[in-house]
Amino acid sequence: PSMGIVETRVNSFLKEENTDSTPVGPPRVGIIMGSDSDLPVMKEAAKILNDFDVSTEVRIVSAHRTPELMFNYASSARERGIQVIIAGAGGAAHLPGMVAALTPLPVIGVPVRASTLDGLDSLLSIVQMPRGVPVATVAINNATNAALLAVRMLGVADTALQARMAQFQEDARDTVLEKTEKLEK
Ligand code: RP5
Repeated sequence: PSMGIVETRVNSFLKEENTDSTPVGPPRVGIIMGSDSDLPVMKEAAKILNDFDVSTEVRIVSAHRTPELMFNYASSARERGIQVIIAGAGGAAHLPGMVAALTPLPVIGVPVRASTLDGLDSLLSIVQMPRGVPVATVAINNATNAALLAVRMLGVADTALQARMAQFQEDARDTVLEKTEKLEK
């Protein structure tokens, strides 16, 4: 029941931020995080995936505070149709690695800057995985890149989505070129 309350908070938080229409269909990307204090960082991933019309589910799943939930979430994700998991955590950030141990799905870890160590602790906790259990780790607080990497992963088997990624890259290039042009004037 307490998870229900947290989920409601997560969903209303995302709704406030997201004015665009929500993608339809069952979730393809699971966005999970160790605490609702990670939400300000992790909501960026939800926004990007929303922009690409990729449906997501957002959950608070803590490796330390809700280990059974983490086990159930990770071990059932594949059969529920999830294709990529983005997991954010700070401090002793065990969530992405433990989830990667429990699922064959690709897991992208987001080190959240959450402690006096400025996120270096989170980064090292997530990136220093043992051989055999990979977690694709992005930069500290860079949930945007986690979402873009998830789009690229899905794009391997989804040519329409891959084309949208190529367009996104072209747009990014054009933006830089326009700025350069302005500087030259
Ligand atoms: C981690 O500890 C969470 O991922 C969060 O980044 C950090 C602090 O959590 P709270 O104490 O704010 O809940 O488990």
